[in-house]
Amino acid sequence: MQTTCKHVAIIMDGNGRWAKNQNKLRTFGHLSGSENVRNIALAANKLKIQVLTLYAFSTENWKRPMEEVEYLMILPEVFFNRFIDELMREGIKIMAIGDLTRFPPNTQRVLLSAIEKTKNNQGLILNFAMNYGGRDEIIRAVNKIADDVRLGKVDSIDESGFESYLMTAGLPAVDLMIRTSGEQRISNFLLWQLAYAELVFTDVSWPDFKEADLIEAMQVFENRNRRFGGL
Ligand code: V0D
Repeated sequence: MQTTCKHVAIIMDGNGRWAKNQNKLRTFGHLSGSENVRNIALAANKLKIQVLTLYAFSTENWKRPMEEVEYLMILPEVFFNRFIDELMREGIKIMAIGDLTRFPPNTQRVLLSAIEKTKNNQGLILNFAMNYGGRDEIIRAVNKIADDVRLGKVDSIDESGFESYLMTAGLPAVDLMIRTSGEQRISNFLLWQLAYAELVFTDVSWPDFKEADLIEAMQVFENRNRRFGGL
């Protein structure tokens, strides 16, 4: 039986280092990285992946220098100004997980309008993890469950009940997690969701990560699944 990769998650690491290596500013690396988001989203859509979750901004990223954080905040707007027409044509649907409320109002508006505009699209779900932390997500779920217990809506929950309180509720399980640029850590990305995912670490930096690299990672997933899957 051929298992298919429905949900791919990527930690898009190495943008700053990629820029520094060519004596450019880190912000240039981020801009190149955002262009690559477009390329890989189009490739994933063509490959019939259902969900692509991209780690765009972690709860740790606020510790970066102020100028860099400010630059990152304008990237969603730059991205949509350039690519929203193309995303619409391709039927790509935008989603976001994480706490958007800490972003500048304009960044929130731009993102919410892209989510609204693409909500009926039937192709790839392009899910941005923004100001996202895996532990934060779990704690929020626990608090919502406590609220529902107090309201008498819940008395005990199982794994699938717990999952319905996560920000990824309703999405298929993560099959494959890729981290670019050499580090071999999860870094507080999808903690619960990665329980059974294949993990692929590559030395390629995010701006250089191409469709062929995505296909290669999917083949690693399919081979491991054939060997270790339930016979
Ligand atoms: C910087 C590499 C696209 C990672 C990719 C707010 C670091 C480029 C977006 C984006 C970032 C986010 C939401 C959205 C549309 C586009 C983005 C951030 C950083 C942080 F709806 N690239 N990108 N957002 N980088």
